[in-house]
Amino acid sequence: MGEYNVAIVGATGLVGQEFIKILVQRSFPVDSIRLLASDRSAGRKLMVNKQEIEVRETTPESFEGVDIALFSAGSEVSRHFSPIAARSGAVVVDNSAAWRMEPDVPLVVPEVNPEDIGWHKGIIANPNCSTIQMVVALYPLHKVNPIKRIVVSTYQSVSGTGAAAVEELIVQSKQVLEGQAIIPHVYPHQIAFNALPEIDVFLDDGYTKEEQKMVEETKKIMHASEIAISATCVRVPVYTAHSEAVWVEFSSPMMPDDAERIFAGAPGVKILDDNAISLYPHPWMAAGTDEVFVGRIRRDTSHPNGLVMWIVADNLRKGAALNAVQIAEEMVKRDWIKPREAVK
Ligand code: NAP
Ligand code: 12T
Repeated sequence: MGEYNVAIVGATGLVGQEFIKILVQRSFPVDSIRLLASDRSAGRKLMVNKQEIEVRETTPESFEGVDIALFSAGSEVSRHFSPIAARSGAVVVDNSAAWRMEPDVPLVVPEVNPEDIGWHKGIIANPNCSTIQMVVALYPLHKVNPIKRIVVSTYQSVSGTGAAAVEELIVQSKQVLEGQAIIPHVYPHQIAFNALPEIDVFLDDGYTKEEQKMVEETKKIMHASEIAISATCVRVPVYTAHSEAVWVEFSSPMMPDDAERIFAGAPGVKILDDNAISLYPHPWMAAGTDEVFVGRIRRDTSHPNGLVMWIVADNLRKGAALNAVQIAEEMVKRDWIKPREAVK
């Protein structure tokens, strides 16, 4: 195992900042780190492991000598720069929606389909935050008792949209409490003290793109195109961590006790479920953690093979940066990536 030249595209963003923290926290074998963003941030200095590193503008030359490029600067930047990075010899792990459904791009959650990393052609896609936490919890159950249908409602935090949305929630919350008028900028309506059933754009079939991503990405990651899935994605005034109420229909009955036994041995999953002491996961406790938390596990009274549960995870960590770093770790562990000559 060597040490790698790592580039972070979108280093000044919410996900980019988590990338930096997680690489340090998990002692990823970094030789050099290159912080990239737009020209607006060029020259800014960011701390990496107590060292100041200057942010540079992302250009086609940014990827020379880079082994691993972690992208989180939106789909447009990914569409333009990830092929350039891949041609320069870097393996790209991309957080945007740009490449996820391309047939020759693996879409990977290491707890579910790490072997798909093996057939990448330079770009590996990181799934949508809401999809990641759902498949980490459901895949171990699916392996034991194949899932036939999933109905999911999400309660998604504003940090999923980026730094500007977090700021909008703070400003609007103050304005509401002070009785001032509110003019929405990031979302179509006020988000403070509200709930909006619109995440990403609306599609012709009445669903949103976020809802479509949950359906299609889940099938691709779990290699289970036969599962019927329907989602409603809702934005709630929470800073960090997404929650999901999930109704699952299995091929045969799955008792809550059986599910708990499976979860107890499932990688990345932690059960928090004791109604007597109001123990269940919630966004405030999940923010800043790495696990996918599951609680409120109970039978679905509407179906003999049904189970209902509540799934919560930090959308910036397991939903974005952590999952991407785990993909990079998996490549290192399996010896699927070799460091090139150190280039500073
Ligand atoms: P953010 O806080 O708004 O940060 C956006 C980042 O992108 C900033 O670093 C920004 O740099 C950079 N950027 C913008 N335009 C650029 C350009 N032309 N060239 C290079 N860099 C550019 O957003 P975020 O929450 O970190 O999310 C960023 C992206 O990650 C999202 O758009 C999404 O695609 C993806 N994401 C994925 C998930 C997931 O579900 N896996 C979750 C959250 C986010 P400046 O500071 O210079 O503007
Ligand atoms: N619109 O990576 O607004 O596809 O919370 C992630 C988060 C898209 C994505 C959000 C989004 C993605 C959001």
